[in-house]
Amino acid sequence: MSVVGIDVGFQNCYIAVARSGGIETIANEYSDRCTPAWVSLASKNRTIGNAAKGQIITNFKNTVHGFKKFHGRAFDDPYVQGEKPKLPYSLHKLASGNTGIKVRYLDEDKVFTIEQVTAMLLTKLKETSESALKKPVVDCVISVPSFFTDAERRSVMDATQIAGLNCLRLINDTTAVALAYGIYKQDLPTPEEKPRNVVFVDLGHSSFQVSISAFNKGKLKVLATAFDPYLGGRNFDEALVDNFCEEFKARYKLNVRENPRAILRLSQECEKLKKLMSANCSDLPINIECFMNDIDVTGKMNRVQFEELCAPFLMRVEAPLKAVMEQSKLSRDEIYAVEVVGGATRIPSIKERISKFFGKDVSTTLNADEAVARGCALQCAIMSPAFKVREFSITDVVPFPITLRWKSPTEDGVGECEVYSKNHAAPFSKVITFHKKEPFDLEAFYSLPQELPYPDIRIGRFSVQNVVPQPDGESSKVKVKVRVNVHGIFSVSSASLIEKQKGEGEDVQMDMEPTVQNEGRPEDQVREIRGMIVQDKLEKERNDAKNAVEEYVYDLRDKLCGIYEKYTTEEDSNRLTMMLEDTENWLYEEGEDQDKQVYVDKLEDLKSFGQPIQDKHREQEDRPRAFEEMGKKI
Ligand code: ATP
Ligand code: K
Ligand code: MG
Repeated sequence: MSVVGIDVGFQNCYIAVARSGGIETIANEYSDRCTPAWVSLASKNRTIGNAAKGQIITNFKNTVHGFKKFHGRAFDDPYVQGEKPKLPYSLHKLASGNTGIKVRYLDEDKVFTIEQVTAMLLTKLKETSESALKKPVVDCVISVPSFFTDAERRSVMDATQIAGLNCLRLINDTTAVALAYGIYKQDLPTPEEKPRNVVFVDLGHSSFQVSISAFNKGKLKVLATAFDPYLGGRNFDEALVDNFCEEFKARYKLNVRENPRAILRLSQECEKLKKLMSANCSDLPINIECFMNDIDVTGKMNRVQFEELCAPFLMRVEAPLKAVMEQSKLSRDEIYAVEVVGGATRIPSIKERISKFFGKDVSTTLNADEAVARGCALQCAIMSPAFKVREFSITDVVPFPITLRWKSPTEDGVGECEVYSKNHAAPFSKVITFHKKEPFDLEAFYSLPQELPYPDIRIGRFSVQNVVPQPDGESSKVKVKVRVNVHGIFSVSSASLIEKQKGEGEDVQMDMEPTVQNEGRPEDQVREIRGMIVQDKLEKERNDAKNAVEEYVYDLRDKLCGIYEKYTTEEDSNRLTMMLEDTENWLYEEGEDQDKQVYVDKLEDLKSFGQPIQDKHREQEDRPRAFEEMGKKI
């Protein structure tokens, strides 16, 4: 059983694993602990993570990034429509109405669901953890923003399933951070004492999340969460991009907006500039060579100008802080510490605003980039029987109130009630009793549309069947169990009919399976992703076979004028050298793009000439050694 925690960020993904030494974040094949949330599709294969990000300029139409918030979203959703013109790749409306991604892959136009794209990223992260742990990875815990709705969470769960992962828990980002903070603290108040209240702030690339947790020894309880789902580091990059687009238009007469490649390069440079400004107050340059129409561009900015430019975003920092305090009903002096994580909290004026609001310095005791992944791995370790870790219980919250509405075909019993209020404890099950004579439908939805990050309030529809009146014609008592599970996903988990017995007899409970009306399972998508993994593997083998030919050519050529010289005639050597040169040329021409077998045959062919020479050389090499051995014996 594997113990793996994955922080799937809008921009950056981190993996933490449990090993004998404890929890550690691991690096990928680029020795980078951060794997960019990028997937690039091409005519022969896919690349994911760092390699995909490296292709952004050359293959921008098929290099997908910034897709995390398309999970569970309708294509017509205003957020999706707002993103569309900013993306270098195309979005597509799926038959379901959801958002898909349109790219060219294996020389064909292809549409992928967002679950498939995230699954591609997850398979990469899975591989990275497998190579670190040197064993298969299936079980894991994955983080999602605390404001993710039911539809978004279900979509992420589908992605994990497509990727062949068994997600034990979808944990909220700030809850994972709270766990990473609390689990090793030796001095937490006992369960009888007043809890220690800590605020956690995570400002990532795409969103801003705040929560307050109350800690006692061995447990944490989330009191409240608040968020601005659309405030993150990317807003600051975009403000810089806008600024320099204007400036370059005026100074160089360049219409940068019309050139997606130029926009991408400018975005990368602006992000670098933004980071530099976190450490420096002075004027800092931005220089891009051959930016557009062979023109080199330069610009500059300092922190004061940056803060002015980003004032509208900086102003938005306070609202979620205020909201979380109001919901928790705590006063500022009841807050023990304010812990900040997420890359964008490194912007000095963000920290200043947070610290000003709470009237105390912010703490940065946690690793800003890795805390979420570490918390996920800790949660996975707690849930895994294979790993010993201190018990620590987590009570999270429901981010948006949930209402249940019921309706039966003929009875006029239409009604509704709020089953989970905002900040209700989760996971949590409830039993609701109905009095019914016939089957009925239940519809769950979010009751406060204005609180949701998007306009779709639906959660799910469920049918409770096989309901019949009591023998005396009266309504039956039906108990329906609803649940917000460990992933923060709502369901109607069971229903039972209570049959009244005459006289003293106990009531009999008949269990019924409620049917869920609106769920499609992702089997086809699983198959497709498996196919892509196979394709990538084949492409890798093909490339390896080609490289093997190339290496053999170089190696043999070197040795022919070196150590093999005395084992071949000049004539043979010349002929073979010619052959090697032909092969080298072939590799750049027709041989550039052949099937694997062609390279395998080519290598065999070359070896049939090279091997005899190599054998002779080996024989000679071994002879003196054999003498030495004999010498020793004597
Ligand atoms: P999200 O949490 O929204 O899904 P994420 O987890 O991918 O996104 P993080 O990795 O926490 O995001 O943060 C990335 C953001 O932090 C980027 O916008 C990045 O430019 C910004 N960032 C990183 N370092 C600095 C710095 N030194 N100064 C300013 N911003 C920074
Ligand atoms: K991250
Ligand atoms: Mg994050």
